[in-house]
Amino acid sequence: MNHSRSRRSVGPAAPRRAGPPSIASIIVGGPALEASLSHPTGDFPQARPSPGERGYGFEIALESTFVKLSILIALLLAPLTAIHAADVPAKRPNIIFIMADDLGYTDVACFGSKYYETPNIDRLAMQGMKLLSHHHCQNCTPTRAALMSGQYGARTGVYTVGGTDRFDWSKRPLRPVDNVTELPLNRDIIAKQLKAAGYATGMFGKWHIGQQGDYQPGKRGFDEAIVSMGQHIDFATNPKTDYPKGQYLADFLTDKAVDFITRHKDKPFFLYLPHFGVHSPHDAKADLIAKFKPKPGVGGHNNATYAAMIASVDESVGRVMKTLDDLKLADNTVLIFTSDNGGVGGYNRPGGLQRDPGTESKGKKAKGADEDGGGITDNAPLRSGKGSLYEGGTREPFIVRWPGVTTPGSSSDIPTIHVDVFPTLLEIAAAPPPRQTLDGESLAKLFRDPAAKLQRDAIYQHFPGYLGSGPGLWRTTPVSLVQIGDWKLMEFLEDGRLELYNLADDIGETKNLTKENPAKTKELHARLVAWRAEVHAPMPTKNEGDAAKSKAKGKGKKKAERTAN
Ligand SMILES: [Ca+2]
Repeated sequence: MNHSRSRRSVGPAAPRRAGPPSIASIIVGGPALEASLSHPTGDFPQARPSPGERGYGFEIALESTFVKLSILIALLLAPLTAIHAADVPAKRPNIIFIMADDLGYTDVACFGSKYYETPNIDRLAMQGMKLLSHHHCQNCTPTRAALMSGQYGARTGVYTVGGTDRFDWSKRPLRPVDNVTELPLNRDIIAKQLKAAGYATGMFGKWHIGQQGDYQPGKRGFDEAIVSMGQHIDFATNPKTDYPKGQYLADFLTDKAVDFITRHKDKPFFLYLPHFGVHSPHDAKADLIAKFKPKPGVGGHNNATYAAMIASVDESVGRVMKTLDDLKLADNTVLIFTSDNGGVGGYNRPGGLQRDPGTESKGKKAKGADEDGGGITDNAPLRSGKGSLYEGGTREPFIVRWPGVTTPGSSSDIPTIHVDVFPTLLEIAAAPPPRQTLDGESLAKLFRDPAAKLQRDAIYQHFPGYLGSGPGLWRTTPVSLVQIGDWKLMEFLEDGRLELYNLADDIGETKNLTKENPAKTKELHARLVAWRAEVHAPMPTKNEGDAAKSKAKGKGKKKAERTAN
């Protein structure tokens, strides 16, 4: 790939402009005209459209001299504007969205780790753009629901994993809102819209927003889908798929991704590759574990098996990049890498977990409490980790490489969030909008110009439930938040207490500024209240002692806390 060329300010959604094909080239016909139509800027030589994408039918017609003359006559008679290249649809880029599972903000080298090794992801960042303040939900299912639907969980009802009774909230002041565990079928997912725009669509990996019937990815807009999660070795797939005994899941999914890219190299495709790595159970390939064993850890990054899991995800990214290079597709492919929620860790630092009232003053742990929350990594300098609405739980690495559009090595710290992905991909593909309201804004303009401003100024989260971490300890209690620029306000719904942080000065959320800055507190709280009203965010209600009678829409699985979200 050539990354030295200057950045252009337009992408396929705003077709590249070029001069009209010369009459001479039309008379010469054949390759000259095809070249002028297919490669208006002359720098995407591999971007050879398949016949169905050309839209004008010139190339087929040019096989006949008679037709060449007919075209010439037609062109001479037609208004000149009819042949202006601005009307020629640019070749739509392929889109690949790779997502790791539970990979923390600093779990890749280009976002800060000094222990884990991610040479391919780092190279992708060098060739593309990093979003430094990108957010997803605090755990798996709601992030995927928001990515696929373009809607906040407050609208879809999907705000966490599993049912309301997954954690024992019977001693807490509030009764959580029932969680929806399958993305409602009256939402069009992004794959359906891209398919409608002519994209081949495939997904391989963890779906997690409905495993049965019409909720499966193959029924919602993916031409092909293989779902797997739960184990990294000896894993099951849906549909059942043969694979070499002992194969590692990340490698299997990458095989499928490479095969999909290869089979669809001649038409636009959308590949969604949501890895199960680096989610627990923490299993990795022996050779990679051995590689990291002797390496000294740095800070909270010190587990060789976890490092090996990250290395496998990185290898996957590398194989996808190599496939694009080999097939000469890289320059016409938007490649995104991210994770679904924060890393599991950071709970043993101050503010990492919330305690039941009273347990802290007694100075003793409840039986079975795990002060480390099962941590295996650390999101430092961010506060807390997966399951929390502090930054450690929701801020993710996000890298996009869009050759010719993103400036190599660039970054943006504008707050962005999961619901922005849907409109972004719609714009990139010039695909039709879905039936539902979209909550986010396309980030394409940010990709073109990191100094660009988005129209909206605020992002939101709403979590009307509980996420436990053992008796007396909570990764989060019910909370809503708004972030505008560097300012983040959290409202804890049990008692209405507010926390205000300036993330530019205090990325670790250590200093609550509500007393220092009551005006900013009031301003952001008003915005949060207004947004909740706008999206009809369901609020938890007073706990009337009816925990045993609660009607969870999904199955409560207390034991699944550490392994299934
Ligand atoms: Ca996850």
